[in-house]
Amino acid sequence: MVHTLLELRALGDLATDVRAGLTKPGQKELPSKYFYDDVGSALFEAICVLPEYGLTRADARLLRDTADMVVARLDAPTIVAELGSGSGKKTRFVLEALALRQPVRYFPIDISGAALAQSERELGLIERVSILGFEAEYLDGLAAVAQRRAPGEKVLVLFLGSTIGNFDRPAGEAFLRRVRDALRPGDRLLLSTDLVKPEPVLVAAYDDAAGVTAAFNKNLLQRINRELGATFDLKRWRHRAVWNSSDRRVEMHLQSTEEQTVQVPKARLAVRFKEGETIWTESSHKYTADEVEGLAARTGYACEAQWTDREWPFAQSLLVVR
Ligand code: AVI
Repeated sequence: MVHTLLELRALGDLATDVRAGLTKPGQKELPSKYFYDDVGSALFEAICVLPEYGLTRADARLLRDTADMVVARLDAPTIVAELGSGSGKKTRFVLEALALRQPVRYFPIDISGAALAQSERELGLIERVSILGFEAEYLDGLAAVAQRRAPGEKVLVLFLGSTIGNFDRPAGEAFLRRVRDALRPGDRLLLSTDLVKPEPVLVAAYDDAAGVTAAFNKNLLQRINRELGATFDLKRWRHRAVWNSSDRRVEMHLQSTEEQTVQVPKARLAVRFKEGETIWTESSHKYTADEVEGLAARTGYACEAQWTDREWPFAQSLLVVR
């Protein structure tokens, strides 16, 4: 098999992170960014249409209903950057609304070339919209996009899907500050955040009856088997979703059903797990609408407008760089 240099580097990162996460004293961890290989990305698309997972539908509903109001607040010709291109379906509402007013240059930023190709397919035919994807980490991509603005143009950054929820609160705050540092006063950030809701609703959203989220979580072990030659036996692992009320987040874990040792040859690792021990694979932080306003104020923005969904508590906040 021939590997590109990029693939080899990615394999090295995975091995390093798996080693660090599984040898951590106390709670073992794996980073959630590794969910999204081809299988994981397909499973995530399926999660987005699950009856229990209202988040994606709320995000799309809000964008559909508020895109005109967002665009009405843009007071100059504006280019659009999106952090994480996703499938591009939700973005369509904003691009179409803006294209009624001006030709639109849209720059999706994603580490996945496949995701960028998908958003080009989804959005490429909108009249008066041109697309240039950046295969990069969010902040590197944003710096490159910001340099492309013409004199007098502003930047609208889209950070949708409540992806910020997958950062720890302090890391999310630091990230928003760094986004702000790449921008200029008067630029804007449209930020989606999933809101706190009753525990049974939240747990069901991350532990659905059809077992899609369980498959998504377990695929992480399968990926480590595929890419690092590991010996995780999926029958010996159980998916767990728990609401951590003090930190206001849903945590996903993989729980070992018995005492076992797993080999991970390409990370030069053998790991022992006790019966019942878990690997923490993801946190999905939930916010309150007021909390987002405070977060914006602390990171160099003013919250100019905020819309919430009634069916599935979720907020869309339009932040302007101060
Ligand atoms: C991508 N992210 C916002 C999703 C979430 O809800 O935290 C990832 C996810 N994990 C399990 N289900 C969905």
